[in-house]
Amino acid sequence: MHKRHIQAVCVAAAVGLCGSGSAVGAVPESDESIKIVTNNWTSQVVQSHIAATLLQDMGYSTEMVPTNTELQWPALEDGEVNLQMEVWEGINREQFNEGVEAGTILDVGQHDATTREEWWYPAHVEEQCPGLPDWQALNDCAEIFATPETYPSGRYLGGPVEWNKGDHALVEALDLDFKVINAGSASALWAELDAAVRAEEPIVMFFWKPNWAASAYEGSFVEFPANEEACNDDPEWGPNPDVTGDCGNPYPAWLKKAMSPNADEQWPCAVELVRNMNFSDAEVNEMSRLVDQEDLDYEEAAEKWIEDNAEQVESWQPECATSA
Ligand code: TMO
Repeated sequence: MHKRHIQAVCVAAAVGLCGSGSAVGAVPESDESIKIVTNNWTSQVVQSHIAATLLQDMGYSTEMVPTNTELQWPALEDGEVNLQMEVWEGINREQFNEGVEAGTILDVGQHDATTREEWWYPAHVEEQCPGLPDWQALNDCAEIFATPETYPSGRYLGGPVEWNKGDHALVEALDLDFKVINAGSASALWAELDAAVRAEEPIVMFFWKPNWAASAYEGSFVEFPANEEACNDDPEWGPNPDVTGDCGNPYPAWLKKAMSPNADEQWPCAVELVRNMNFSDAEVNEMSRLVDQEDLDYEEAAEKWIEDNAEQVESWQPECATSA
């Protein structure tokens, strides 16, 4: 148990008097543990461990629950899980907005970080496929991206299938001469990127920011038609008059936090802390770098991040967490 940040855990709990003079419930308001969703990319897991540590410091118990960007929604609604620290607009815009509207999730705020998830290539590919970053250049040089399993079409190296990026639909909608091959994990993506960069081989792959790799490798996102509302609503819009979705991922896109709908009744003070938690682009980069480049494990990275950012962490502490 960590008790570094909150020295004065409410000692008045026994008489029901906590907070600055006013009678508020003791923290933790419930012994039930707060179940924190983990997904399979680094910054999300480190953020989850940072949240876990700060919540434990307040007296809550927490549990990590690995799940994915689809299954987490019904699980949040049912209260089987309670907190998701990193909801990416590029994956979950609809589920998030619909959940807030329907009251099946609690919107606990947006990070300062702005995000992008898209097809991407390292800098050396620019010369190999002139016309990039415009998406229309892709078909002119599809064959240089081919692998034995995709030849003569190009290979687009996607992220894990469960990230649900809709790449097959995009290939169809824009009539791209590419086959989508999904990497099994984020680290498989990084390994392929590193090998391609060393050998100066053509590669076009999934990439996202903020992320340590954006500082480690120079490169550019492919520029697809912009993700305007009409692209998703109106088939007429965009290069393909027959379908919606003939555009890239949303950009610049948001990063938000979600909790289970009754979290503010079960653990109101925890909800306040989570509302206050807010990471910038640079901070998300750094927490992923600590694991993927410095080889810390997730818990160590969370610890280090908290130590290195003590003032900011202090500023997140809600009044309900400290005794008078
Ligand atoms: C946030 N993600 C790694 C799925 O792009």
